[in-house]
Amino acid sequence: MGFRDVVDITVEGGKGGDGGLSFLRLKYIPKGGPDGGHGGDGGSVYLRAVDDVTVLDRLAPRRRYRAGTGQQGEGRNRAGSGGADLELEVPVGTAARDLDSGELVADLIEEGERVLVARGGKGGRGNASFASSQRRTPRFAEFGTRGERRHLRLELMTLADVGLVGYPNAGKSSLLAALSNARPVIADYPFTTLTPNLGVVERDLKRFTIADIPGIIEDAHLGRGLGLDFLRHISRTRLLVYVLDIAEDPEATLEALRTELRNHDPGLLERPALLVLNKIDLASPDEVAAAEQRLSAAGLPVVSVSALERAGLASLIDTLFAVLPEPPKAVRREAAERRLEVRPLEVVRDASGLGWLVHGSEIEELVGRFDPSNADAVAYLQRFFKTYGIDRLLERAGARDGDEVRIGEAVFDYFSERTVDEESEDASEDDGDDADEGEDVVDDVEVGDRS
Ligand SMILES: Nc1nc2c(ncn2[C@@H]2O[C@H](COP(=O)(O)OP(=O)(O)OP(=O)(O)O)[C@@H](O)[C@H]2O)c(=O)[nH]1
Ligand SMILES: [Mg+2]
Repeated sequence: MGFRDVVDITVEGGKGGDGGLSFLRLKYIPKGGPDGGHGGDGGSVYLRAVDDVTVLDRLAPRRRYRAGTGQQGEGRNRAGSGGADLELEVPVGTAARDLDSGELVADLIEEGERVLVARGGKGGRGNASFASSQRRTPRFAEFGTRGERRHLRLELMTLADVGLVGYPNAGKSSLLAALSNARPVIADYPFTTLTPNLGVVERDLKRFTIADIPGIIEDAHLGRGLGLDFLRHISRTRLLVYVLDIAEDPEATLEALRTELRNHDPGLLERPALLVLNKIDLASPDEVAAAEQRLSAAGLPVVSVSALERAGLASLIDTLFAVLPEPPKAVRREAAERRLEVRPLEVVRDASGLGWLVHGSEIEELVGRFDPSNADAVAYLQRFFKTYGIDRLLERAGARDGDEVRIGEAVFDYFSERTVDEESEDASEDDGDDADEGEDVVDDVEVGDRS
């Protein structure tokens, strides 16, 4: 069974729940206080490393993985429940890269390791939070924010301890099947194996993983045959085993294989390696001895086997255990710091030349949390426009009363400072006037969604 070693997905934190908009209503108490609770935070998406290289296959390419949404806050100050986290299993040795920025987001090198890749949105505050002596019945609440969203490339950086390298038909899959628990397809034609198969070899509590790798041909490094994939797989193993068919000029084959590897990455030839002379059942003992003799000139251990007849396998396993280097001390590459894009505050004319655009990450984020068509919410925001100096910037830029001002997706009308103060006072004064007096409802009432 082959498997995927690169997969691109989208991960998205759950949206935070909106703050509750509710007033306590009791019999004979028409103007009960605001009691909308906070919205629950959205769930986050995590990657968790497991000891199974095939799990990347279970993540469908280009799919969107989204954590749970936070629930809306409710009356009686009940907070909405938080959205469920989502945990995606990836093999140990997986690196996650942000496809948009190219940054390394996570490098999972230990089993069980868990890394946050998309944070959930924050729950909005309920209307109870906005009550003050001037604003006793705030008829607005805060929206929950969106979760973080990222396009990720998950890439398995370590495939197996041992990689079987050879020409098509050399018997790599046969050898893998003879040595391990893997059951790859074996056939008498080249390019039977298109993606690596993986097996585990265990002995006396020690074990290593072994992969057959699709056949290599000349000019693989230029992309011929299954070229580049093959070379990428090889570079993700720690010990290279060249599998040579005794009947197919093993010395010349070895030379050709090493040339391809060198052309791709000269460092590959520095890796620990050994030679396996396969299909010795097809040759006489003298021929085998002579071939071993000639191959030993390469300076690498040579083991003769017949994968078909299961001959020489015990000594091959001995040699593999002896030659396989200790796993490198896991070196974690530092994942990039999260860069929060901060755009400074700025007031500019809009395209029409009649209205104004206010840019700035902080203010846009703040405004995005409220409903711009809700007069109470707008009255609440006015204060911040002053604190942030937006009023002054607009005034200096030459804004006139009634001009349209856009902040993010929201649109406001500009009024000079004095007018605004009067307006907001008006707004707070008539709060609560329309509470349904004398109604026989002895319960909370959720007021609409967010208006
Ligand atoms: N006589 C003999 N035949 C073998 C031996 N090992 C493998 N074969 C045969 O060689 C053919 C190719 O074997 P595979 O294991 O599929 O070869 P491969 O290297 O995985 O080939 P690709 O996946 O195409 O690259 C099959 O017909 C096997 O039965 C062996 O030791 N002796
Ligand atoms: Mg094969």
